[in-house]
Amino acid sequence: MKKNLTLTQKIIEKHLLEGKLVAGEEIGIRIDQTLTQDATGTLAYLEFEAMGVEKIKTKLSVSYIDHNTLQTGFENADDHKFLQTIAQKYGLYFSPNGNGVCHQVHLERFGVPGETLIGSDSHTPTAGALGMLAIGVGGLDVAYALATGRFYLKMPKVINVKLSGKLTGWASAKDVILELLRRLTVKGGVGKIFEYTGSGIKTLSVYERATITNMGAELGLTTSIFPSDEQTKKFLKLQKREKDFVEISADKNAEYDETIEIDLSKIVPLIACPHSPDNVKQVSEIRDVFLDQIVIGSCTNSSLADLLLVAKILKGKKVKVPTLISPGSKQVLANLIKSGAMSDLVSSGVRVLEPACGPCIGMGCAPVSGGVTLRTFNRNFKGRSGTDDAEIYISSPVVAAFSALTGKITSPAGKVPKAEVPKKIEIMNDLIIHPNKSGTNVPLYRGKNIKPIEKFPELENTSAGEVVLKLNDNITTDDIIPAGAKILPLRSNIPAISEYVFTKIDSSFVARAKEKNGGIIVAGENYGQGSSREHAALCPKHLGIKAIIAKSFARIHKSNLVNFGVMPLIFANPPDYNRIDMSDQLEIEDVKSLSSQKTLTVKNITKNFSFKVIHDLTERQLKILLSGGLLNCL
Ligand code: MIC
Ligand code: SF4
Repeated sequence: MKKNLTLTQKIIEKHLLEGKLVAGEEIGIRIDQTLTQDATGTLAYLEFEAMGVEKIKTKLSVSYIDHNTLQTGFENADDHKFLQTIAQKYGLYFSPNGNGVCHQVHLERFGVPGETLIGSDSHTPTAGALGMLAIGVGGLDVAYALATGRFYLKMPKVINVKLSGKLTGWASAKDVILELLRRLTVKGGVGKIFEYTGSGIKTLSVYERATITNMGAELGLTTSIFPSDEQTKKFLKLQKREKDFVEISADKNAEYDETIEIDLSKIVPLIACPHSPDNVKQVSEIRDVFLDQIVIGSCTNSSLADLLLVAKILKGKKVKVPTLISPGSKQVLANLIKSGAMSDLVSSGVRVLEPACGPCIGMGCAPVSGGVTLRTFNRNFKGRSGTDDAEIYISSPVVAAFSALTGKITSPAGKVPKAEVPKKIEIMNDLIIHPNKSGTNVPLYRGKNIKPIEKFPELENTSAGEVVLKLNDNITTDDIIPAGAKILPLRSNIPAISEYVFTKIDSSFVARAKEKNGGIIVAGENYGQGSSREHAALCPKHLGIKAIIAKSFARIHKSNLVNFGVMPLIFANPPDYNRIDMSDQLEIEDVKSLSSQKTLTVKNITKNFSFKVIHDLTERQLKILLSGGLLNCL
């Protein structure tokens, strides 16, 4: 047995089904747990059904309702009932509306150190705080794992993020991850796993670790992981799940691909300014930014520890700006009530929302036109709040609480109060519906918002089309399929939601794509960053988009494009991007040769020149792509 393994390698070795642990090579691993949420779940389970498998192959799978909780019409109420019957039929746990945000509840009730988890939500790595290998993926990958127990990925580089010292004053875990975003940007983590080590980790609770692993998604990381140690044991004991504790960490002489050092004692309160999580500044540099709204919550910062501290800061004082709080789970809410902290919050003037994603995904509480909102969330992409011209700042709950008391972005000051999580808390399990191990023969409820999944043909050998959109760097999946209370209810209805593709960027896109019978999209770096929503691949496919030619792609989105038979092609020579314009007629030749060749030629018929594109897909992915998608391939 080798004695120099990283924690990531240890977990992967234990779950390895195919391939070698060499960075960049494809591996197949056994998946212990899966999670879905309702905005991606309906599609994922329709895909699972299409695979025709009777029983799920994972140890534990959970279907959460947390995104489309407002049920503004029958659509999502119907989706939720569908999801509940699916869980009953196939033997999944079901966490209903109001029980909390999937990542928070998973941490509290289900995560197990050393196990593997994939989830159809990009913030699934939150469970890395417990020493799980937890990866965000598209719904089709979850469906495949449910059907086979397997998941494929390219072995990422493992980076040692060595923490020393300890956080002081008002600095918090959020500032650690904001510091990493400041240094590395939103594409700095693509193809990498961050493994946290060093003497500083023992000073961080699981709650703090979870904020860091959660927002690793904004770096584009495959995932982030902390070892399972005394802090993990303490957390699991508090959750009355001590039996799930396993100690697991990297070997002493573990070899990493790179090391990043962070001295926690040097971290200061930071803030991400509009409109990207890597646009980070020190809070003390921000002057006179008056706020229209503050929201404290989301899967990044809505834990009991976070909200107890906010309550301590607000106790006996009054907020000067509308301030909303959304606890991460019903359990957090129950314990805020039990400890008296909820009464302090309510007396200070905050509005209390249900435990759910809520405003984080634009499900209500949109700010005023041109307004400025400070949120403790993880993403501040333009328009994500539901108001296109609002400005979103992102900070820790502490900065949000101090700012609530002044009405403008404010540096925390004064003595840090003690706000410890009690030794005993109320455990909330009763809302979760447990599965009947052998499944139940319940009829599936299919509401009329749920449309059957579409079948696509194999790819043709020549793919011709017009450039129907030319985009810049860092296009998010929110740009492709916007968030918000108007569009989210349509997630189970692909023809209907496809009417909104790119509407925030170019309102004529859908009509043009339809008129041109699809076409090709040209983009810059890191295309498809952000969420795992497979709609961002499936809806363009529905409109006939054949290929995206970009300088580079975000990980989850690239897999989603492959899973739905859209070619993710990369400029061999990035400056060729500048030679292509909207409406150019392109022809991609010899598509079938993709299986044996890395390079394809694209003819620009309009401008009469050719350029080369490459791909970085594995043989397995190419087979899927050329078949027209994963469902065809199976
Ligand atoms: C998000 O935070 O963007 C979401 C909404 O949770 C998405 C999932 C989705 O679009 O349904 C994610 O992070 O994957
Ligand atoms: Fe929900 Fe926001 Fe977390 Fe996405 S980032 S899972 S919308 S709370």
